[in-house]
Amino acid sequence: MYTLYIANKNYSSWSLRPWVLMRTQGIPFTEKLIPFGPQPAGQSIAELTPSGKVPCLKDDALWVWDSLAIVEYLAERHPGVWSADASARAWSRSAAAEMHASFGALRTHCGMSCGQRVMLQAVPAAVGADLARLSTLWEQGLVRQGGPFLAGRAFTAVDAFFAPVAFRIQTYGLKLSQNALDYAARLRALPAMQQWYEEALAEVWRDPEHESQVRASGRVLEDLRA
Ligand SMILES: N[C@@H](CCC(=O)N[C@@H](CS)C(=O)NCC(=O)O)C(=O)O
Repeated sequence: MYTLYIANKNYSSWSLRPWVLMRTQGIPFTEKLIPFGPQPAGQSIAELTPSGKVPCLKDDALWVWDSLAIVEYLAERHPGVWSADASARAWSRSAAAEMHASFGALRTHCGMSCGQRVMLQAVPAAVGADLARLSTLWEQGLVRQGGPFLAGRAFTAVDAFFAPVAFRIQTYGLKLSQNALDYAARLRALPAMQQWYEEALAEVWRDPEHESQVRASGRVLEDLRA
């Protein structure tokens, strides 16, 4: 039986990737959520997981850490994690790897906070470049594989890698091409994404570091959290 270790749903973009993939694909797991910040002795993320980070997947005694490694571990055990088509699969792995390793400006300047709505003070050129690349990449995947998801008809791992961006777009009102915005809205409409969002809104924890990162990016227009 799998146990997926994650952090706050409001903030933890890396946790969302395997969580939404497993939920959407019907892979059963138990969720263990460890909030950011001080915890009772032995209960913090740093103490509980081998990398000191989340997400981590525990499969009986075996630990798998890092969202990309978790997805690949699941792909060896469950059909449909990546597309069955070799060409679509290669494209998907390339796009997911790019998301995993790049888009640093977007990550830094627009930290995930599902329940807030923020007007950016400015859109730095590097963020604009990340958004332009996202529009190109998503449009390419949708045209190449035929949509409505990036690898074709089914939601697969490549969509899970971009799922946190769909919440960032909503939080910061980010400008992408219309087809890219439609794709992000399609991701947010998935039942698993809605469940994550509702549970993020219900959270009462506030992590000072994440809160100040959001405030540094712009003016908070709305806070929909409990
Ligand atoms: N490359 C890693 C990144 C994981 C990561 O940075 N996780 C953050 C939370 S989203 C974390 O656990 N930080 C530890 C902490 O803030 O205590 C992955 O893909 O899983």
